[in-house]
Amino acid sequence: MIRPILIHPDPRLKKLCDPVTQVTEDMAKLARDMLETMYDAPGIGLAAPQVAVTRRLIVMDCMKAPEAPRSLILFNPTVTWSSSELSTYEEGCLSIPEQYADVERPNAVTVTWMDETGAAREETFTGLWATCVQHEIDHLNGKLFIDYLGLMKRQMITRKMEKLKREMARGAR
Ligand code: K2U
Ligand code: ZN
Repeated sequence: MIRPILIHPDPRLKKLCDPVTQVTEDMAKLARDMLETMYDAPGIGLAAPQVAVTRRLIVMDCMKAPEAPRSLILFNPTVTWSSSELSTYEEGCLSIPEQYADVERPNAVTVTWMDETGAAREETFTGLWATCVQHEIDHLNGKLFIDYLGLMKRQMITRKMEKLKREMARGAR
């Protein structure tokens, strides 16, 4: 089921999310709904707090090749190593629509997680996928890409989102 994506500012997007101790049927259904919601957006990643569930779950589609999509479900993802080399990517966010800004992050990270079968996994992500997995793990810690920007730019984007939410509330968009 496609779930509504929360728009910044929203207190649920700023919360420290709780670990997932067991992959219950509810958690597996949430992960499937998040993948469906991500593809529909479209996006290449999505974190549970963005669909108002403050648990440590993210989904990504590495899209190694369009004809072979590879959707990943990561419970309790944790960065165990990050490269000293950094790369800058113009990031966006499904919770901050139509706003983009350059964010610098390590260009490779090793991540451990529990997958949908409950198995422990580890992978080193590079390039756009390293950017994406770091962006999603930030969401689990209540951090948004605009938190890396200066105060003025962050405030300007937040004001734009408040205006957008007022218009949406009036059904104007
Ligand atoms: O967390 C989200 O809002 C999902 C983002 C993930 C993302 C942000 C910045 C850089 C990489 C991933 C959305 O997927 S943004 C849409 C998108 C689509 C293709 C490439 C990059 C971003
Ligand atoms: Zn985001």
